[in-house]
Amino acid sequence: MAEKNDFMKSQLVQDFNKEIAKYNLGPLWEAIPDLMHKQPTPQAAAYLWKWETLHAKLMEAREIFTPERGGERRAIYLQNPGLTYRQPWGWASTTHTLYAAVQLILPGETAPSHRHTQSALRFITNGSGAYSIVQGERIFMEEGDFLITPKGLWHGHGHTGDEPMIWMDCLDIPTIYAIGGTFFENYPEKIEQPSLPDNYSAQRYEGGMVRPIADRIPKVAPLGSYKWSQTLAALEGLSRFEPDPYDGYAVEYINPSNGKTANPTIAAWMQKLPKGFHSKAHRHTSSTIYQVFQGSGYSVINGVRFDWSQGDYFVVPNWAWHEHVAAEDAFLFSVSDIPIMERFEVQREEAYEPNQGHQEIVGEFHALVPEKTR
Ligand code: GTQ
Ligand code: FE2
Repeated sequence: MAEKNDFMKSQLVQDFNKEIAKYNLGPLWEAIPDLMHKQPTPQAAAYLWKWETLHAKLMEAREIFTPERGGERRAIYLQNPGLTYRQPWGWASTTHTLYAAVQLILPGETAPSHRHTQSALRFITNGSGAYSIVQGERIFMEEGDFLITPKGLWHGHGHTGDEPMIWMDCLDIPTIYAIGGTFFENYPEKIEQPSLPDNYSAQRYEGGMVRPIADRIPKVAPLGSYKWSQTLAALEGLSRFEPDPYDGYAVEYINPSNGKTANPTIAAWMQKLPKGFHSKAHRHTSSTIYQVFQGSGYSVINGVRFDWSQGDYFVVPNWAWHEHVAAEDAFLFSVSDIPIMERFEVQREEAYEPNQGHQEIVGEFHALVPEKTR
């Protein structure tokens, strides 16, 4: 072994490495340990953003960026501190595959219609009265609703209500960028006009788990919004029984016409962790972004404790050990790249075996909050 290492460091090898570099050639013998890890070594950090920070910055942005002044959408994205390469302002990656942001829209504002090859979803966290217009359907949004805009669909936002609204955006921006699939187009007019009844798709699915017979034929987005009342009802039914040891009571938003995830590339879940619930730890190749919709508790990610409460966002990078503890009844909305990992057939999961599935806590995460809110 020593002999082999000495040889690899020898002048002969070093000179050859340099020589071929001149011709834009590279030595696999140097690269292989970094290229082909024994297992994933995420660059993304486990991280948490407090609601007070997000809220404070959105309120500052409220004064500065308006759609009229070129703001288009008043969205602030969650920049993973481990993924800031490539561009001076960061890489807009919350995990290495997904982008998440908080978006604020005020009464009377219009976010122009456009379409792009990235798939998008929204989870409504604060307020009501605004709508997304997706392919001619105005979808009015209320807290806890989940909306989808799969790739290629026209969408814009407007606000006919009377209170500020904030929601979570998630798109597969880093993935589509990485594979060279980025296309973007503005709608010819400022905002698309309705061509369908308001809340058309949600009305077609008012009953929940039955589909209009026309939807036996797979469609891209037969249901545009998933109402909180229905999601909550599903979780209440589920939570009369035994929880999943890793995820508590969790449901996945699906496309009712094909049974797959509601967005083709992004999985979205809502989970309820009852007060006192302590999940077992596991890890998977998919990465996850959580939004704490209600309640409080903490998660242990690779041994570090992340305390969370309503409105916070946190990231579990790919292949990171994680477990959740609910201090009170908690509802966690989450998005993940499971469909991407499954598409490439690299989705794997592993249980944490030591200590009955619970990690030893070796540190505590301290979230950054602005001075004046401290
Ligand atoms: O609302 O259409 O946060 O296109 C990022 C890109 C939101 C949107 C984002 C987008 C949108
Ligand atoms: Fe968009």
